[in-house]
This record gives sequence, structure tokens and C-alpha cells, in this order.
Amino acid sequence: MQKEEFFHALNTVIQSPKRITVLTHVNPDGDAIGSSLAFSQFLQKLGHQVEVMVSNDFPGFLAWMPDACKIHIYDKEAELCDQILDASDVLAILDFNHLSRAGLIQDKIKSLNVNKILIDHHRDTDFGEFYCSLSDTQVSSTAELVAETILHFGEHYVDEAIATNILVGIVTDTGSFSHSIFHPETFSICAKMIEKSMPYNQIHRLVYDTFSENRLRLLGFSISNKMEVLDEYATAIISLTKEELAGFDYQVGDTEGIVNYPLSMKKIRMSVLVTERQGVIRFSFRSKGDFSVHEVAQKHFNGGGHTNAAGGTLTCSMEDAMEKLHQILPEYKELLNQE
Ligand SMILES: [Mn+2]
Repeated sequence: MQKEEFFHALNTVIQSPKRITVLTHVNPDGDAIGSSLAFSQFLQKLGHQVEVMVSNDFPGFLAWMPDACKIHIYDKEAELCDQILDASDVLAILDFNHLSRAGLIQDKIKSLNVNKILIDHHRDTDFGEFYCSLSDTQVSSTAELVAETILHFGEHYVDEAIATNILVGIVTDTGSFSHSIFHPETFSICAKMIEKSMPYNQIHRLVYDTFSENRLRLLGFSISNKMEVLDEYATAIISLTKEELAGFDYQVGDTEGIVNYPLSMKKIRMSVLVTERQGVIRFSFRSKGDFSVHEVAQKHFNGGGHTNAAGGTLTCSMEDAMEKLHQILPEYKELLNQE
């Protein structure tokens, strides 16, 4: 669906007051929360009754975001969430396009026979029909698409809360404007948002300067003690077991960003963070240039994402997970060694 078509279709949906539930992906990040909050705040201004819902809690460094305290967390209040979903006229699906990424909410989404709206920047959707969708892999973030949508309906809708939430989405999904910038419009949109948002320096500080001592020490430990550098594959791997995480009093979000550090080495093309969670092994992939970690995650680790950032999971032991990861590297040796 083309952008203009989407705006037109969305316009027909929002003409009359509706109960709209905005859903975003499991283990929500800054873009998931930022885009969902901004879109819901825009819809509220148009007179709709809007709720934002996620499968599980978001990291504490996002808790200050305008209206974050109103987000419903399914695994904490399933009954209320089910009631909200059952009463919804429209579902807005933001920042994910695979049903499995909805976590605990996926069965409910499948069973509800209501109009669904998609706004997302990931590849290869596996959903059924959408009433309308805005899906573009060549934008920095879902927040950028939400900003474009709101600006299409009128710049006057952008207030401090919306602008701040949009900026958090764009800043976090681009690693503070260090990647995933495909066109100059990202900056034009940010300029418009910064005019209205809380001071940008403050946003940056609230998002990034929030480490606990344990979190910073975990980062140091990960790089000093747990980083394996495989020169022949231009790859670095960091693995963290459940016990190691517990040793640093692991809190949700504490491993966020660790995977990016190995890429700061000139010789490294791909970085992988492997963490042991409740019953599963989670993989987080990052790359530089054209090397697609999306392909790697999709083919071998039940996941996917973007060219330079992807994730996946395996249900196995840490030993088996590491063995699998090492086994598949030769397949990519040539690509990883291309300039
Ligand atoms: Mn995103």
C-alpha cells in the first residue's frame, strides 16, 4: 500500500470516535514504546478512546516517557487486557509484523475480527489482512513513520509529549543517529520534533545516562572477559549465561546496547550477543555495511529484523547455542570478509 493510500484509508477509520488499542512487540524497546505512545496521543486528540498494550514490561529507562505509566502490560494484568481487547473496534499494530512478536497477545490478535492497522519498518510480514498498512524498511524507525503520519494530518497535532516520544523512538532505533539513516527526511522530521519536544539534551540524558553501577560493570565484564574475536570471520561474539547475569543483579534492559560495542573495532563486521533467558537462548545481531544479519537470524535462529540489526532465539543450552553459531559462520566467511 502506498503512503497516500494509507493516509486516505486511515482517515476513513478515524472519522468517527472508536476504541483503538495500540499494540507493540514483546520486549519493547524505545521505538516500540515511543511510536505507540505518540500514535495513541495523536488518536486521543482526534477524540478516540485509546489504550496502549504490550505483552511484557519495558525497560526502566523508558519509564519517564510521556504517558508510559498508562501502558497496559499483559503479563501483569491479563484479565483487564483481555477486556480492553474484546472491546476494541480497531487494533493498531506498531513496530512489528510477525504475529509471534506479539508475545502473549498473539492468540487474541488472531481471534479478534476487527480492522487492523499496521505501521512498521521490518521486513516480510506474516500477518493476515490489514485494513491499511504503512510498511517501509527504508526508514529509521516506526516512530519516524508515525511522525510522518501525524504531520500529514497537521503539524498542529504535534505537542511536547508526542514530539518527545517520537524523538525517543528515532534516537534509540538509530543508536543516536549512528545507523539506519537512509534519507535526509529523518533529520527534517527530527528538527520539527525538537522544536516542540522537551530539550533534546535532556531526552538524550534520560535515555542514555541511566545505568546502574551493576549495568556498567556488566558491560565491562562482557567486553573484557566474555568477548570472543574471530578474525577470520570479522566477527565478535559475547555470551552471557543466566548465572553471569545474576551476578550483576540483572534487570530488564541491562544488556541493551552491549552488542553494539564490538562493532566499534575497525576489523569487525558482525557482532553477536548471546544471552541465556528463562528457558531460551536469545541472539542479538549487529553488522556494518551490506552484510545482512537479518538473513542469518532468519535462516538459522528463528528470527529476523533489519540488514544491520536482528534478533532470534533457540530453545537449547548455551553450549549448543554457541556451537550452532560457530558452525554457521563458515557459510558467511566470504561475505563477512568483503569490504
Ligand atoms: Mn523499530
